[in-house]
Amino acid sequence: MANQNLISLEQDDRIEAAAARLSMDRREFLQFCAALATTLGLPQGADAAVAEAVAAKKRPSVIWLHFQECTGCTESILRAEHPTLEKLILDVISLDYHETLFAAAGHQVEAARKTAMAENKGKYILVVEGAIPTKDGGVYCKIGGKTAIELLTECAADAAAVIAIGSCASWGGMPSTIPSIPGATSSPTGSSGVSQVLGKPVVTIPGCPPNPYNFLSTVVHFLTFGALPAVDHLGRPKFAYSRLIHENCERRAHFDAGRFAMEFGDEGHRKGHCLYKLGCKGPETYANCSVIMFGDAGAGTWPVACGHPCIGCTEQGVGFTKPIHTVAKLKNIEPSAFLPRIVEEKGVGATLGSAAVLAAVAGAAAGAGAMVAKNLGLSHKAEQMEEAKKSGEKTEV
Ligand code: FSX
Ligand code: SF4
Ligand code: F3S
Repeated sequence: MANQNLISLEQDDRIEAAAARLSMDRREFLQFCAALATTLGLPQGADAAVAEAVAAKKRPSVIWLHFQECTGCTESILRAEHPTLEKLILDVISLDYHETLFAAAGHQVEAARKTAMAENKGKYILVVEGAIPTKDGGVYCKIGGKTAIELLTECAADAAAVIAIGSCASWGGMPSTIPSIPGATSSPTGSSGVSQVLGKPVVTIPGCPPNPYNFLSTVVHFLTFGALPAVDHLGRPKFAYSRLIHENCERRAHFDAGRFAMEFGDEGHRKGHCLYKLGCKGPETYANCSVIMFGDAGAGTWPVACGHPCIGCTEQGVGFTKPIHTVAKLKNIEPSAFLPRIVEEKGVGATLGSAAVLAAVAGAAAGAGAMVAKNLGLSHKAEQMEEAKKSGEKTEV
């Protein structure tokens, strides 16, 4: 059924202006907002609220801190294949402090941070990228004469919300790896996540690097409702981290049929068989990479599609902890409702599971926002199908 709220918004000049800012036409802009709303699991009609919030241009001030990391989180947002994604992100936030992107340096930058914090006291979003070294008083990471611990504590005090972006900030990630030397019980610098240092839960968007769609969707939720999305026990937004990679992996049919790549470059690997025996951690990793793909370059842009096992980069205790080629623990062996099986079930499989049909439907948008809308749309379709599967209902695509 057509969404009357969204249709009436089509006449709104603010929509025209927002679409122009993002090099989209009205229809693309509204499709994009609808896709964002469904990705976030919002009820029908919420797409109009999302569109109004994005168009209103009430951009929240964002203070972005960098600690122990490779800057891959920032890179993943800025180095999108299409110009649209980073444009969208930079349009919905006011990035008032970011050490990597600032042209200025030294005292000037410190002053900018303090000004942004004072002017937006209690309202700004603090985004933290990188782990925080806690050993020896935190001396292993200092910025402007302050340790990462001091800077984080100071900036978090007056923030409306704190988002830990990337696995490093979420729990310590790669820098927190314990070296395999006798007697080692922690990483050399005692790298920790944001919530461990602050002693309170924060929203985490793990991944090394994290998927920029998940950051964008989280910010848009904040923009629309003035609150961050629902999270799981690790602070991860449920809309993005409630399913295992393995549940919706394009190679899942091969897993179910027992067809595996046994070594890189063998026949199974060349034919796109399951990477489980090469150490794929999809069966114990919660993330939406297999559904929304990575970045905005479209099909085939996530580790497994490229032929490499998932290393579990979003999952504490898996990524950077379990050896890459150790086989994963199977947490859920339910077959996917989203992708085709080797033997299709009558009346369900071919239509329900056809990734090609799915992609064609979800990719109905055209132009600048198409890839973003398509990927977000795919995410929603997967959710719908999982729900339909659970309730035993047949779903038409
Ligand atoms: Fe790098 Fe970010 Fe990995 Fe860490 O992403 S991509 S090491 S999660 O903090 O910069
Ligand atoms: Fe996909 Fe990995 Fe699961 Fe195989 S083990 S189906 S490659 S997620
Ligand atoms: Fe990371 Fe695995 Fe996704 S390695 S990017 S969680 S496929």
